[in-house]
Amino acid sequence: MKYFKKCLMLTGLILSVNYLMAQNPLIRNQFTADPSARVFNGKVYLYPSHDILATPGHGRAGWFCMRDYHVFSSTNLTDWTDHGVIVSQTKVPWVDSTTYSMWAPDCIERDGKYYFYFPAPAKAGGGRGFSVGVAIGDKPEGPFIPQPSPIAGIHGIDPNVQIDKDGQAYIYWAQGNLYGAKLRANMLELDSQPVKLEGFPDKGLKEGPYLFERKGIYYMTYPHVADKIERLEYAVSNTPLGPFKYAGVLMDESTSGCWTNHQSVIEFKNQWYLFYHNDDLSPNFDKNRSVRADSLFFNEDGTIRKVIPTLRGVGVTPATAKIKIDRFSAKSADGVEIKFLDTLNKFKGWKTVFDNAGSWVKYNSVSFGNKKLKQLHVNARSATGGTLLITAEGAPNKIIAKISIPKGDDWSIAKGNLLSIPFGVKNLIVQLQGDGSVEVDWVSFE
Ligand code: FUB
Repeated sequence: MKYFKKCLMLTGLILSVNYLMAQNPLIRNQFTADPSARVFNGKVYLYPSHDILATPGHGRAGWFCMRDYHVFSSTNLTDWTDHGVIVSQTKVPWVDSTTYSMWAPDCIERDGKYYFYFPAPAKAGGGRGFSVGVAIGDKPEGPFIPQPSPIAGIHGIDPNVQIDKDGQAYIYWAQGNLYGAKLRANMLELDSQPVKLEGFPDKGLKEGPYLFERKGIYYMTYPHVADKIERLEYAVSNTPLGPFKYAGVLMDESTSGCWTNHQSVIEFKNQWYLFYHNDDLSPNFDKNRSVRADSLFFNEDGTIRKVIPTLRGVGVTPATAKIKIDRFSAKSADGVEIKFLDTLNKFKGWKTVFDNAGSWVKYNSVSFGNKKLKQLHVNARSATGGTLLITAEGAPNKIIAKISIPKGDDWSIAKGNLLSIPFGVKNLIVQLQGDGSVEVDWVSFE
């Protein structure tokens, strides 16, 4: 992961912009959950919840704790810009700022304005449970101005808003089951009585509605506790408010045991993507989650192929980036382990540990462009000394470099000349030759 911070002086204000580069999870400078991805003006914008750890007097220990929202954007799904806080519980007039419950949001554009929807508990007198508010901006990254009151008639969480082809807007939300209503053109008031959406499994919590339309089919996606923890499912209809028909599982329950999941689906540059979350950066506490993305594919009949979560995620990685092969696309059955670089600061990311002769990882979609790269650099450490063989996948695979990692306790950058120079986009295979144990942080071409 590449992460650096740039401070800009703008009209006397210091505006802080973080540039992040990541595979899965996508965001590595904070916890993020419940991703609502949107395509605005040719860029992908990501509106997630912002999980933090509760501290005494600030949130409930052992539970979800969120005080604000950030927005992120990307032109290539690999490099993400953190635009900073857009809405905070202390800046919304109606929100009870002692609750730290700024749960799953959404954002949509209408007539050049951006409407950011978010659930939160209201101050005393505002009703029990969650209400849903709106903040309005002139740009997808804000600034957003919160409305003084939440939307009348909605009690629930996880708002999702869609505008149909005829211009009618709909809002969906959850309260154990899924609900929906028409929205007025001002995007701030209901234009119909809320209805409980029909056609979903009767048993088990359902939340996180996210609707999209493709070729006349309305796909309602949602997390559902069919057994013990949430999995992602979808149902279809030919109208935005249903009735829907259960259509299948989008993504199975996480193997990590993360209790929640939450999704959004977008088409970007002719490819469909599923955004979701897991507990990658906090494997022992699943209320501190991290967003991910993987490609999504439709069958000929319009049904969706189940998405298998990957670490590699999406996007093309430049060969000159620090390529984190721990976000692998495939690996040998034995001899490769992925571990945190620093267990005391998991935001530093992971390392790949090879300790069987012949063990390997494959990292897909590295762009070599048409520049004549000359060297491979590997940030590595080896208690035994060892040799890494780097090949480009093909028929047959082509050896790109062979690098000796010296014996030692410290991380250092080993360099080697390229034996062949790849062009275009290639899948990389990194393999331990012979015995030994080698830890790799990243590889990069120069
Ligand atoms: O992030 C808090 C809640 O967890 C969301 O609102 C739900 O969808 C679940 O992900």
